[in-house]
Amino acid sequence: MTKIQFELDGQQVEANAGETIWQVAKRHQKEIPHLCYSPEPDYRPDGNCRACMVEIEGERVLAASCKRTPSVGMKVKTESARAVAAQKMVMELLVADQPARETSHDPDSKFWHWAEKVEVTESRFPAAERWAGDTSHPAMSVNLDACIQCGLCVRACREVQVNDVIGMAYRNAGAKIVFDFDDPMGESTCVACGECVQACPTGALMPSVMLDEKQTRVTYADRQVDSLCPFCGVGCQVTYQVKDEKVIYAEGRDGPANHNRLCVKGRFGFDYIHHPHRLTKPLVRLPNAKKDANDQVDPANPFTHFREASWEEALDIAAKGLVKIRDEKGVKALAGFGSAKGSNEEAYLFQKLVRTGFGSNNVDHCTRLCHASSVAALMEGLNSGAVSAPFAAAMDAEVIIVIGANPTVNHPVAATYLKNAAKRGAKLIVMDPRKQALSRHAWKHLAFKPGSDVAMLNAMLHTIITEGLTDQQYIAGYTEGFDELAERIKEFPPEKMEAICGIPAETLKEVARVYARSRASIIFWGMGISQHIHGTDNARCLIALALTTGQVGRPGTGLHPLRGQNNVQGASDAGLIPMFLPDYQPVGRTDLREPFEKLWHQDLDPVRGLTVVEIMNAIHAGEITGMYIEGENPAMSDPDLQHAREALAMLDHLVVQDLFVTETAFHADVILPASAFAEKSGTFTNTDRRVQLAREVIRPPGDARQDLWIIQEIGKRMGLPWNYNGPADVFTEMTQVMPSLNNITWERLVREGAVTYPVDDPNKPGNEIIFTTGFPTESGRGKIVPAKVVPPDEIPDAEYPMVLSTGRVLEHWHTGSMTRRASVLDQIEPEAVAFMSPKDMRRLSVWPGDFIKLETRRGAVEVKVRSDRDVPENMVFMPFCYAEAAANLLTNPALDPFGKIPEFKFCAVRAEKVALQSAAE
Ligand SMILES: Nc1nc2c(c(=O)[nH]1)N[C@H]1C(S)=C(S)[C@@H](COP(=O)(O)OP(=O)(O)OC[C@H]3O[C@@H](n4cnc5c(=O)[nH]c(N)nc54)[C@H](O)[C@@H]3O)O[C@H]1N2
Ligand SMILES: Nc1nc2c(c(=O)[nH]1)N[C@H]1C(S)=C(S)[C@@H](COP(=O)(O)OP(=O)(O)OC[C@H]3O[C@@H](n4cnc5c(=O)[nH]c(N)nc54)[C@H](O)[C@@H]3O)O[C@H]1N2
Ligand SMILES: [Mo]
Repeated sequence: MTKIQFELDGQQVEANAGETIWQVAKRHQKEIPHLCYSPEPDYRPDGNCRACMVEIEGERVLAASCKRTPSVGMKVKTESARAVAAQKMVMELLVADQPARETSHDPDSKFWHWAEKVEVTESRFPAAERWAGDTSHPAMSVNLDACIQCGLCVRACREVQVNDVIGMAYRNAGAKIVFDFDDPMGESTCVACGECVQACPTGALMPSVMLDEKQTRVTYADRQVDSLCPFCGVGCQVTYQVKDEKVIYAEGRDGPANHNRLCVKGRFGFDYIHHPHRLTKPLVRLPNAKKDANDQVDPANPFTHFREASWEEALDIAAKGLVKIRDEKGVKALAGFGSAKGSNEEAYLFQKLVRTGFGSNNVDHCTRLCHASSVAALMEGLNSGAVSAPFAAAMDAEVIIVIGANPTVNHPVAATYLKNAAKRGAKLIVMDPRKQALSRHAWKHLAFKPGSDVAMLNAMLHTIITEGLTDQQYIAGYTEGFDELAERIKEFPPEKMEAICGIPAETLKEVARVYARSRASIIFWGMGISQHIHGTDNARCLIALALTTGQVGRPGTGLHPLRGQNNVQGASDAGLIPMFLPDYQPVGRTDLREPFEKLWHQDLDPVRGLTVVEIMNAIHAGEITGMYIEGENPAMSDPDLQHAREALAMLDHLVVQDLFVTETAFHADVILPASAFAEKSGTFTNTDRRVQLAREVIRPPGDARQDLWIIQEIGKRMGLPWNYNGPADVFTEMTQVMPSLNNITWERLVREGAVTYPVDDPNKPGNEIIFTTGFPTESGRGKIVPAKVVPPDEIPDAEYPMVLSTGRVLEHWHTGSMTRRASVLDQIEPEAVAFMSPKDMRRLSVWPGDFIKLETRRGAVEVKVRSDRDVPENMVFMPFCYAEAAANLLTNPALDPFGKIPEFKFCAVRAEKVALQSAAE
C-alpha cells in the first residue's frame, strides 16, 4: 500500500493507507481534542461533535480530523488560531448544556479532561432544556443532562456489540438517546454488556455504583490492576478498579480475545468475592452433624454443621483422612475433582497430587460434563483436543455454522464477533432446536428436532458426497477413512433424514452446498452437540464435514468447540483427566509415562482412572470412600442429583475447597476456604488456546488462602516432597513435560500478557490457526469416522410426554454459587424459572409467573414458568443454576460410551400446573 506524504503543522509526515489526520497526528505526539471519536477501542469515526476540527490550507471550511484522511501534499494545521478557536467554540457550546463540573455526574470524565485541556470549563451561552435521568437499571445510570449526542453509545450498542437497543430519537435540540422504543433502560431489551458506559465520554452513562443518590460521582479507585474475567472461556482481559481493598468496577482491556469488550458478568458480576457468605476460616464438621443427602444447605445460615478451625488442624484432619483411606483401603478408594475455574498451575498440581499422593488416575473435572465427547472425537480424528482457529476467525469466514451453542448468552463477547461478521455479509447458519438471539442475525436457523444432530449432519454429508462437493485434493492429501464414509453415508439421504430431524430435505441440501462451496467455512459448537449419549458421534460428523470439504487449516475455516469455563482448556491440557497425563499423554503408554515418572520421581498407575459420573457410581458401590473436591459443585452440576448427593453423603471422608459452603461442601468433613479468581496470580488458557496471565488484584479475605498453597499443603501432609515457591515455579515445571507450552515462559507472559500455543519460537507470536498442513496424528492425516443415528436414551412417552432440555441464562454461572451472590446479576435474574412455548403454556393452562411441577423418572421440582417463543413446542428449557429448583434432580445420567458425558440435553419430563397453595409452601 502506498503511503501518503503531507504536511502537519509545518512538518512533513506520512500517512498509512486509510489513516486519518487524527491518527497521524497522534503518532506524532499531538492529541487533537475529540469527544465523539474513540480511538481506543477503535470505533468507526462519525465526525459529529466537531471537537477535532483542523484547518486545511486552501479549504474554506474546517475538517473533522477524526474522519478526514489526508491527500498528497495537503497542508494541515491543528494548532492554527482558526482551528483552536473552532475547537474551543465547540467545547463552549457543549459546556453550556452540561451540569457544572463540581456537580456533574463525572467530573473526571473524558469531557471534562478535554474542557480543561482546551481551557474552556465555563460557557457564555444559555443552557438548553435537558431530558431527565433514568435509574431503572440495577447496574447503569442514565443522565441525559450530560449527554452531548455524540452517538458513541449508539455505535457501541449497534456496531460493536450488535445488541441494537440504543438509538437516537427525536430531532435537533430535542434529540436524545433511547432504549428500544424509549423504554426505561431497566425495562428494555438491554443485556447490560456496559459497552455504552465504557464508551460514554461525559458520564451520561455510568455504572451506578460510582454515584450517590444525586447522581454525582463519589467513588474513585485507589488503584487498578490488569487481570482477566473469571467466567467463561472467551478469556476477556479486564482492568479491575480497587478501593479500600474491594473491587468496585471492571473495565474491558484491549486483550487479543476481547478488544475492550465485556459482557454483563465480566463487567458487573465480580462482587461475589465480597459476599458475606465468603468462607474466611477453615471449617470442620461437628461430630453430631450427620450426613444426609436430603439435608440441604440453608443459604441464610450456611455454616450450621461446622465449626471453625485453625489451618493446622483443618489441613491435618483433611490429609489424615485421605491417608487413612489410601493406606487401609488402597489407592483406588480415593478420587479427586480439580477445577476449571482455577489456574493451569493449580490444575497441574491437583492432578499431580492425585497421581502421586493418592496413587491413581481417579482425577477428573467438569470437562467430563462439558466437551468430553467433543474432545474424544477430536482426539480420535485429529489427535488434538483444542480448537483449530480462534473464534475471531469468523471475521474471515464466508459461512459460519453455530450448532448446539448459544453464544450471545454463554460466550457473549465471542458472539459480538459472529454478529460483526454477519453484518459484514458472512452467511450465519444457526442449528439449534431452540431459537436464540443469534437467529435474528442468521441467514438460516434450522430448528431441528432435539437429539437428531447425526441425522441432520449425515444428510449434509450425503449431499456433499453425492453432489461432488468434496475437496478431493484435500481428502487425498490430508485425510483417511473417506471411502468408508462414502459407503456408509448412503444410508442417510436427506429425503430419509427429513423425517428424523424435521428439516426439509431441500433445506438440508442447500445448507450443505453453501457450507461446502464457500471460500471459507467455520463451525462453532457447544453443549447441544456434546451433552448427548451420542455426543461423540455428533462431533465426528462435524469433523467429517470439515475434512471432506477441506474447510479447516486456512483463514476463516475451522473447527471451534466453544470452551466453557475460563480455564477448561488449560485444566484439560494440564492433565485433570483420568485417561491422560498432561498434554493428553495416555496413562497406559509406558514410553509416554516415563518422562513424568522421571520428573516426579515415582512410578505411576498405568490404568485409566474413573470419570465424574463413574466416581459417583463407585461411591455407591462402596469402592470409593474418600474424595478431595476443589472448585467444583457436583451436588448441583452432576446429572441425577439425588444419586450424586447420596454418594457425597456416603463418603467416609470428603474435603472440599471452595469460596462458599456450596451444596457440595455441605456434605464435607473439612471445608478449606480458598482464593477467588481476583485473589490469585496464575495462567489461564482460553478457548482460542491463548495462555493468559491473571494477576492478584486483592488479598483473599480473612484467613482464606491461595488454592495453590492449600493443594501443596495437602500434598506435603500426604508425604510428597513439595516445595513450590508460587505459580511461576509450577509453570516452569509444567513446561518441562508439556510440549504445548514450548517457547512460553512465565517471563514472556509477564511481558506479553497472552501467548497462543503452539509457539515455534521464543520471539514469534503463537500459531492462531493450526492443521495448516495435516494433523498431529501418526499418519499425519485426519481420520474421518462415520456415525450412526442413535436416538436419545429416554424418549418421551405417555407418562412423561415432553422433552426436558437444560442449559444456561446470561446472568448466571452454572450452579449459581458465584452469580447468585453477585448483586447486579442476582437482581436481574433473581428467581428460578423454566421456559416454555406459549402454546404449551396454554395447553397446561398456566400463565407466565405461575408455578409448574416438572417431574422425570428421577425427581421433581416446582418452578416459575416463563413464556418463550424461542422454545419449540413440547420442550421445557431449564437453567441448572437454581438450588431451590435444581434442574439436575431431573436429568438423565445415561452416558456417551466414548466421552462418558451425560445426556443433559434430553430426557422425558411431565409438566403440570401447581395449585397455588402448594407453590406457596
Ligand atoms: N451465562 C453463562 N455463560 C456460560 C456458562 C454459564 O453457566 N452461564 N457456562 C460456560 C460453560 S462451562 C459452557 S460449557 C458453555 C456452554 O455454552 P453452550 O454450549 O452455548 O450452552 P448450553 O446453553 O448448555 O447449550 C447450547 C444450546 O444447545 C441447544 N440444544 C439442546 N438440545 C440440542 C440438540 O439436541 N442438538 C443441538 N445441536 N443443540 C441442542 C440448546 O437449545 C442451547 O441453545 O457456556 C459457558 N458460558
Ligand atoms: N443440567 C445440566 N447440568 C450441567 C450442564 C448443563 O448444561 N445442564 N453443564 C455441565 C457443564 S458444561 C459444566 S462445565 C458443569 C460445571 O459444573 P461445576 O464446575 O461443578 O460448576 P460451577 O458452578 O462452575 O462450580 C465451580 C465451583 O468452584 C467455586 N470456585 C470458583 N472460583 C474458585 C476458585 O478460584 N477456587 C476454588 N477453590 N473454588 C472456586 C465456585 O464457588 C463453585 O462452587 O456443569 C455441568 N452440568
Ligand atoms: Mo462447561
